[in-house]
Amino acid sequence: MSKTTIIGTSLPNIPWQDRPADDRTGLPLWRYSENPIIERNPAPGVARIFNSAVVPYEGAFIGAFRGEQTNGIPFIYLGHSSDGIHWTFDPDKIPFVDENGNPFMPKYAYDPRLVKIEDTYYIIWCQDFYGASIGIAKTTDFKTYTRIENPFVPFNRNAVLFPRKVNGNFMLLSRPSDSGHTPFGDIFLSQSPDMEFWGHHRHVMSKADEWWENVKIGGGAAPIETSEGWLLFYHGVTNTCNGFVYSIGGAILDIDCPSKVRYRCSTFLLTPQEWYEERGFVPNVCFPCATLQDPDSGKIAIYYGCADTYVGLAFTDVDTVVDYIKANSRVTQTDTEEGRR
Ligand code: BMA
Repeated sequence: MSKTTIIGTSLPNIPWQDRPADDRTGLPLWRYSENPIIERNPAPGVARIFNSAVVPYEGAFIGAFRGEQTNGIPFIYLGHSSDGIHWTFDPDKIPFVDENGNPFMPKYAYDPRLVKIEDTYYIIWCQDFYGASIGIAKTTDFKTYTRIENPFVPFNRNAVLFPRKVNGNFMLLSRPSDSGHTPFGDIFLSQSPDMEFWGHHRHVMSKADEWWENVKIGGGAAPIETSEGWLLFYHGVTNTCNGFVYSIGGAILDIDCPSKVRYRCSTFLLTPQEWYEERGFVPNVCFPCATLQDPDSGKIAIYYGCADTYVGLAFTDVDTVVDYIKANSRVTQTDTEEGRR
């Protein structure tokens, strides 16, 4: 039994591999030996799949995948897997409908997160709304996907929903940005009673002094509920003479007031070092978008986009990662305060 408890539903068939004996990183995450799990040209007309999200579904797994079409436009595709590792994709993009049941397709859609809240699955992504902004849709059967009003005005990216309401409200992390390759950005929290009207915005945490997250940060996977608080895997970005580098960071947010950061790891948990992370359409990107976790064993599997080209899988367990985050935590005033000014 783990020291820190994951709160949620058992997942005995979680994809898993033990840490390799020759892992010399000293970090709490380790990679699946057969990464990347999704190769180039994975579906007709789709050149690359990356930055994607999965959930357990009917004893197997289902996911919302960013499919970069060969014409360069990203859309969201549904994927199916019996083991969380080998995936097949529907040939057509997810056919959203509007509130009246009429077809709705944004001009583009990327970086989906997929989160189950109560009996509904929500897909939340980045789309054009006179500029990059957030789109949301819901489904209960993975057949009909009904869009919900856009939560925010542009520009915004990296929207992540919490897996349950907190104090009666849905909770959403996002990263206000600009119209391009944003050179700044902090994580904010917004709240909604109905998934349509969002307010009571709070600042969660800023980019940090640490070199690997000193340009911008953004939410990654839906936070995992634990006995220590909400375990958040996010991305941190630095700049080099050769462009941005995206690493995976970790923080633990207060369970009842998630805009307060309890612990924030001063070091990255994973940074590009393998060929599929360093080489691709955009080199040096590790971009977490989803986790699977098993409360009984404490095992956690993390799905992350690699170099805007592939999907990779990394593993940890709740004690290893929580202990590491706590042992290396450095929080600032803007992290720990409620974030309301
Ligand atoms: C961000 C997003 C991500 C992408 C990353 C690196 O701005 O667009 O989709 O993985 O850049 O290119």
